[in-house]
Amino acid sequence: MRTPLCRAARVVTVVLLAACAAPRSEVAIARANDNRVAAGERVGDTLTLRLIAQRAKWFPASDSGPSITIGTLAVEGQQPVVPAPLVRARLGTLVRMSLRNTLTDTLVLCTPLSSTCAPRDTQPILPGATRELSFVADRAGAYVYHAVKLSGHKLIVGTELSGLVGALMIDTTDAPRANERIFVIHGWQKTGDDSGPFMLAMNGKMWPHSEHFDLAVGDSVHWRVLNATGSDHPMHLHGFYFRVDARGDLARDTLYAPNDRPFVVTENVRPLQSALISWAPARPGNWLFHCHKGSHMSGQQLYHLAGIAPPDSFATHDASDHVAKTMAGLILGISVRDTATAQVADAPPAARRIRLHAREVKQFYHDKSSAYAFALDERTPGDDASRTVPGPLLTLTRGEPVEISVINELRAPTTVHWHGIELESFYDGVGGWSGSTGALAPMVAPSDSFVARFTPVRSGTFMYHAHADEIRQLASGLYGAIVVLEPGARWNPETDHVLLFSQRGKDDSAIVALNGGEPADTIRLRAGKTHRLRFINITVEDDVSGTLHAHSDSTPLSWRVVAKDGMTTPAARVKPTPARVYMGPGETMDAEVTLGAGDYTMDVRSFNNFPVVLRVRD
Ligand SMILES: [Cu+2]
Repeated sequence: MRTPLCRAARVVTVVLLAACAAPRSEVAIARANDNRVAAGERVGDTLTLRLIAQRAKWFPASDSGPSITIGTLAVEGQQPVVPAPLVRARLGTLVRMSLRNTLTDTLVLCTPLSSTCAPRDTQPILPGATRELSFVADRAGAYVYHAVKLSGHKLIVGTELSGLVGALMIDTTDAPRANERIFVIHGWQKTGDDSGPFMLAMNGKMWPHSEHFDLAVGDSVHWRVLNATGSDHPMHLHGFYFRVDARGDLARDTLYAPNDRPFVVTENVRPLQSALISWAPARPGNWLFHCHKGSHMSGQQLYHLAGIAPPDSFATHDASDHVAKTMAGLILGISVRDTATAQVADAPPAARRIRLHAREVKQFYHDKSSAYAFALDERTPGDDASRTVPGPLLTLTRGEPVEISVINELRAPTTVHWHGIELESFYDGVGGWSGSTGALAPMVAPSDSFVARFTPVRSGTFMYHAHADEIRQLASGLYGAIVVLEPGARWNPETDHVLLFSQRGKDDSAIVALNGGEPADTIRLRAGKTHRLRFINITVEDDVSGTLHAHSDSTPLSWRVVAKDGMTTPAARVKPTPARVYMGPGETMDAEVTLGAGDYTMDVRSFNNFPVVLRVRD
């Protein structure tokens, strides 16, 4: 059966390298590598590093919990680490690496600055052999380096994604930045056929055993995120925007000019890419930085690690269980303490009250399974009350306090996350985590309710969605769009259009749909007017891409991207660009387009492909 898990697993190609029947011997214990200490010896302008590829037991959760035996890298004479040792050198350094292969597979060492790792220029390292490799660190940035398995003349896709991956960091200065950290996202999958159970970790540990950050209001942090897996990871920060300072891949890492650094709440880091992000917590409380793909943050991974089939549902009434057992994988916890100078204003009384009901709608999907749907007591402007899924469009006003009562009429507990909204931690929607010690947000039990209070500080396109048992609750329909308008502005359905992509149901026939529609909606536009297209991806774990073109010509039209994740693009940076979109789950993007009369198509590519038709008439 195709479940959302194996749907994700299709693109997570991770192979257990040590599964290749190495002779039984004493297996070393690997420790989690937090990437704070660089490996090797530096003498003058030369860094020398001797690595050994060896089998070792990796403990992705607790150090005393279950382990898996994988191929790892160690510095000669030291304990193996997962991910592989941090190679860090100043720009211009001569890096001399050697790799001794004690595994039973032939390996190739791929370092971004020295080789593309295409089969023709590989240097096979036979079992038992050692090879040396030198290169000048001539491109600043952060890169993934990895050893992969060579079989015949082919590199085995996926084998690089075991424990043989690490970070290569080339600095322009010796001075470390405050709160600078490097995170390597890596994974493991039981089988090499893309369908088996998998686990994902950051710096060798999966939530709830991943690193927890204690920060103070106003601290600044600079994080390098490197994706050493075969899957996209849309990394989402709760409560705050972060600035994207640099993006890179195996070839180069590009530091953006100061005025070209976007502020986002979700950045999709694709395979073997990196991102340098900076942010400063402005409000105290508990927050998360996590991958937005449902299975990548699901407690299923703890079951896979323990070798137990996970349950069908991850609903829990117990808030502490929610944190410890139903969430796992690519999540970092952040606790921000208040400082003497920080002022947290009491929420002013809300003039606007909204009652949002979470309800079960029986026999809704193809397989007759129920929808979990949001509904309002009263309609809001722009909402299409004929829709069950997605939930109602919430049109809010910048600066206007709002109180939203979430009334849970489901049989399962839930919580609602106001995605992209800069609010107090307690209302952020992670049961057992949001808030601070002594005042943690609860799970919203069946027949119970929770009142979220916030005042939107910026206008833009946001979303709300369940933040509990995501694989079931997001697949079942618990999500909707939030559009925050400027004071005095009114929702104009003639020129303002929400295009929300989501997964309809969790059975084998589940598809990605636009605004809940099957087939996708036809959108009718007035010719000659400037239209704002507000794209939202709240699929469980599918990337969505699309190109807008005339029916008769596949050349992309041009549009202007005016916002990302609700953050308005500075006017100086808005320019016509080809009308293409590529979004991971948890991203929003606003584009403005002006079209003449005619028929246009947006070819949407996702788990399934479908056209969105725009009919433009005078
Ligand atoms: Cu992910």
